[in-house]
Amino acid sequence: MKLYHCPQTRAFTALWMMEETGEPYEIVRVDIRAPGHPTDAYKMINPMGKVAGFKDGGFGFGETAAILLYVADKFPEKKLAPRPTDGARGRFLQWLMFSATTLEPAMMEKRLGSTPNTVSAGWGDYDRAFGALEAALKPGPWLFGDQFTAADLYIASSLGFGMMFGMIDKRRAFVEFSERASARPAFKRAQEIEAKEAAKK
Ligand SMILES: N[C@@H](CCC(=O)N[C@@H](CS)C(=O)NCC(=O)O)C(=O)O
Repeated sequence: MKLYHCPQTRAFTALWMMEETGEPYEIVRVDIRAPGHPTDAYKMINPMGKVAGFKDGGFGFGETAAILLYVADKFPEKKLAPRPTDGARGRFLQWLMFSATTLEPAMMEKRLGSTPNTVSAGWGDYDRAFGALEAALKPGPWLFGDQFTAADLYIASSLGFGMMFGMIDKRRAFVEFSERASARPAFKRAQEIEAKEAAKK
């Protein structure tokens, strides 16, 4: 498995996921800040030219949610996703996609200071999106009780990023969830790898 990565980007989420599996993988550097990025060669991996990208034999692909789901399904014994026959699968997919479909545009709304029509905007609006998430996180410790999944990982990563850059308000449920997730050994390993990758620049 190859993870196309650039330090200090959203590719950290996929890096953390790889560390949760404990399986071997190779990090391939994509310098998104270099002139000439994205190269035609990299667009063969991710047509958007963005990181993260991923390759495991067949076609390369991008999008964090797709990478997380692919990896979770490849290693079912790691229990990072309910199986397709599990009744929790649909709800899991909903939360797995929630960062890309809802939290990211809601964060951007806050940053740009725009106020969308909540009925017509796909993400509703900031208050609605983060209100729904806050309610879902409250029972805890994870979205599916004691079972940590790739959906928790992606949500925690988005919360950490958004709170760090002031695009998400630091509600208690978000801070506690984020702290719980970043106490995981795999998160700490990913942070160490991230720091080493950043030092190579
Ligand atoms: N929806 C994408 C977003 C990825 C993304 O925006 N990555 C940024 C870095 S944080 C990037 O690669 N930017 C470089 C570019 O746009 O060329 C995902 O979650 O995978």
